[in-house]
Amino acid sequence: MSTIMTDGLHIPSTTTAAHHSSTPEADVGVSDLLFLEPLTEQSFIDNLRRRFHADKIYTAMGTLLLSINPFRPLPSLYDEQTLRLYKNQRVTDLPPHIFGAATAAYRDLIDHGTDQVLILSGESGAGKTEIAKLIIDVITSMRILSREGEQVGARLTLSDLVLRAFGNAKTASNENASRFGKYVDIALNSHGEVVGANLTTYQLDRSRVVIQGPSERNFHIFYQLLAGADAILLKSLKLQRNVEKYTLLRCGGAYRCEGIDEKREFMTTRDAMDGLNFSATECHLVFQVLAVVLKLGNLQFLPQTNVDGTESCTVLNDHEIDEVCELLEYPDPTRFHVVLTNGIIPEKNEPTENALSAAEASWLRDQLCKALYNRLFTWIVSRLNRCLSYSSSNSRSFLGVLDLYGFERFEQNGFEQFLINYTAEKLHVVTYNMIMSYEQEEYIREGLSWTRVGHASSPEVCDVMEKNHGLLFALDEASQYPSSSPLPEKVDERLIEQLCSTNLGTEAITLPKKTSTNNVPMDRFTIKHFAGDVTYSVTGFVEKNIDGVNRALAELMFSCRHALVKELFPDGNPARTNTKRPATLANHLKVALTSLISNISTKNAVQFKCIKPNDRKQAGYFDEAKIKQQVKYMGLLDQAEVRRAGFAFRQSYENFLKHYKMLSHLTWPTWDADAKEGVRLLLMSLELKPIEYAFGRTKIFIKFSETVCRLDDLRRMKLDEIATTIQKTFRAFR
Ligand code: AOV
Ligand code: MG
Repeated sequence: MSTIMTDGLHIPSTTTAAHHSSTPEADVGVSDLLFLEPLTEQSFIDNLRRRFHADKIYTAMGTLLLSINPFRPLPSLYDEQTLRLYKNQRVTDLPPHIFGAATAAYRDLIDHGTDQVLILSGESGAGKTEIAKLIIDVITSMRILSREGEQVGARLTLSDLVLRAFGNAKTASNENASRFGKYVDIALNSHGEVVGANLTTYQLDRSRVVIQGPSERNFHIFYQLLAGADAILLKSLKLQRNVEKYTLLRCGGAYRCEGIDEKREFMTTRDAMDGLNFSATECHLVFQVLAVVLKLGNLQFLPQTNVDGTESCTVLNDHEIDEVCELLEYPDPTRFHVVLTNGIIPEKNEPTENALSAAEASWLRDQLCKALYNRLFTWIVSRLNRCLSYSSSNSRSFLGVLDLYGFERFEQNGFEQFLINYTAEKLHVVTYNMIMSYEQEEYIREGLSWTRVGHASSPEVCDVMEKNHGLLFALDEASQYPSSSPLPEKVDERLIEQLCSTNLGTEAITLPKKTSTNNVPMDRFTIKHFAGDVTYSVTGFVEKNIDGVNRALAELMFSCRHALVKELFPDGNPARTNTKRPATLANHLKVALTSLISNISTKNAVQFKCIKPNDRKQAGYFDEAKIKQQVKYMGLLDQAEVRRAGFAFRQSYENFLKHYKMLSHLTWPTWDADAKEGVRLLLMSLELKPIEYAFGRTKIFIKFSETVCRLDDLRRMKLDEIATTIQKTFRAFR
C-alpha cells in the first residue's frame, strides 16, 4: 500500500473514514470502491458481482458513479419516495444512486456557482441513454417555482421521446441504440429553476436509412408509423401497413424489436409531438417526408443498353414516382423521372446524352433518401430547440448532459463504426485523462507531495487520425468528388493505397502490406482502440463520407410545393450559387468534437461509467470476462487509486474564504488579511481533522466530498439563521 505525503501530513492511501456510509454489508460488498480493501482487479470485480446479484446496480468510486445495466426494469429503485429521499437528505449518507449523483451535481452548481457537465461513457447497450434520461428527470424536478419551470421539464421529457423515435434503431448490440450523439445543456435561473435547454446532436448514422446490417433495423419511427397510423392517415400518405412492402425496412432482415409495441410507441411519439406544439400540419408534413423516403427506396431501375452501346435506365415501378410527386406537390412526374435517371435537370422532359446506368441511378436515389431523412432529423432538432429556448438574461448557470454513442465492434465494421469508435476514443482520452493526467498534474503543480499513479491515456489513435496528413485528412482528400455523380470504381482501395504510401501504419493502425509476391486484399485496416482492436472494411467509406447532395436533386426538392421539403433544401435554390467544397462527415465530426471538448473542459465534470454485464442482453447474468474487459479498458482500477489517494474538492483560497468565512467568528464578518491564513483559521475553528485537507500553493484541497457537504449544510443553516434574524428585525421595526 502506498502512502502519500500532503503538506507534511502522512495520509495512508486507504482512508477508512469511520463516518463514511460504505462499511461493507455482508453480501452486497462496499458501496464506494475507494473503501475496498484490498483494492485488486479481482476484489473490484467480486464486489461488483455481489452488488449486481443483490440488484445494487450503482456503486460509487468517490464522486464517480458506476452502473451495471440490469437488463430488466427495477421500478422500486426510481419511485417518487426514493427521489424525495435523495432530494432532501445529504447524498453522502445514502447508498450510491443516480438520483444522488444528479442531486450532488445540482447542489454543487447552486452552492458554488460552477457549471457542470455530466458525462456518460460505456459501450453500446451499457445503459447511457437510460441514465441520461433519469438525470434530466432529477434536474428538472429539483426546484419548480413556476409554471414555466414545470413546462420546461415536461418538454425535455417529450423531446427525448421524439429524438428516440427518429434517432434510435435496433442494432446487433442494442435494441434501442442511439444513432446520434447528444449533448443537452440545461439552463437554470438564479433561483436554481430550470428555464430552458439547448440540444446539440452529433452525426446521425444516416446510411442506416438505405442499408442496415444483419438483424438490424431502420430508425424506429418508420415501423411506428406503419403500425400506428390509422387507416385514414396511411391512405393519405399512400402507404401500406405491411413492413415487407418497403425495401428500406427489410434489408436488415429484422422487422420487430423484442417486447416493443410499435403501435403504442407511435401514439407516444405522436402525443409527444403534440405536447411540443407541433401543429397537425407540421406532423403531417413530417410523416409525408417519411412516406416519400419509403417510396423512393422502393424505386427499381431497369437497365437499358443504347444503340451506341452505352447504358441507361428507366424506372420499373413508375406509380411510386407518381405518388411521390403527389406527396411532394410536384406537378410533373415525367420530369421527376428524367432527373432521377439522368442526374441533371434537363432542358426538356427527355433523356440527356449522359443518362445514368441503373446502378448509378440507384446510387442517386439512395443519396436523396439519406439527405431527406438527415435533413428532417436536423429540422426536428432545431424545432425542439425552439420549443426549449430561454432568454439569456434569465439564465445564470448551465448543467450539461453528454450521451454519445458507445464503442461498437461487430463481425463486419464499416464507416458507421469508424465514426462511432472515433467519437468513443476521443471521449475516452478526455475522461480518462481528467483523472490520470490533469488531476495528478494539479497536485504536483500545487506543491502537494504526490507519487504518480498509473499513466495518462495515450492519445496515439486520435493523433494518427487527426494529425496533418493523417487518416481523416486522407479520407477527406479521397472524398473530394462532386456529389453530382457516382464515384469512380475502386475509390476506397485507392484510399488504402494512399494511406500505405504515407507510412501511416504504426502501432495504433495496421494497414495491409502488399508485396509483389502476396496478394493481400487492400480493403481493410485495423485500429487498436482503447477498448480493443477493430478491423474496418473500407468499402463504402468514401461514398458515405460525402455529405453533399446532387445539385439537380436539390433543385428538384426545392422546386416542390411541399413546404417542409422546400425548407430542407435551401441549397437547391437556383438563385444560390455554391462554390464550397462538399462537406465530409468525418471532418465535420472532428470539428464538432473539438468544440464539444473545449466546451466541457470549462465546466466541472462528473463522470458516469456504464457497464454492460453481458452481450446477450440477459438479466441476472454477470459475465465476468466481459466485465473485467470493461473495467480494464476504462482504466477504473488506476482511477480508483488516484481518487482514493487524492482529493474530492479544491478551490482557490480567496473563493473558499469568501464562500465559507461566515462559518467562523475568526473570519467573519471581516477578514482582509492573507486568504491562505484566513482558510487555516477557518478550518481550525471548524475542527476539521488534518486528514481531511491539504494546503496547496494557491488552493485548498479537501479530501472527502462528505466534508464539503457538511460545510455546505452548515452554511445553509447559517444563511437560514441570518434570514430569520433579518425578518425578526424587520418585523420589530414595523
Ligand atoms: P446505451 O445508450 O449505452 O447504448 P441504453 O441506455 O440504450 O444503452 O440501454 C440499452 C437497454 O438496456 C435499454 O433499452 C434497456 O432495455 C436496458 N437498460 C439500460 N439501463 C437500464 C436501467 N438502468 N434499468 C433497466 N434497464 C436498463 V448506444 O445508444 O447503443 O451506445 O449507441
Ligand atoms: Mg444510447
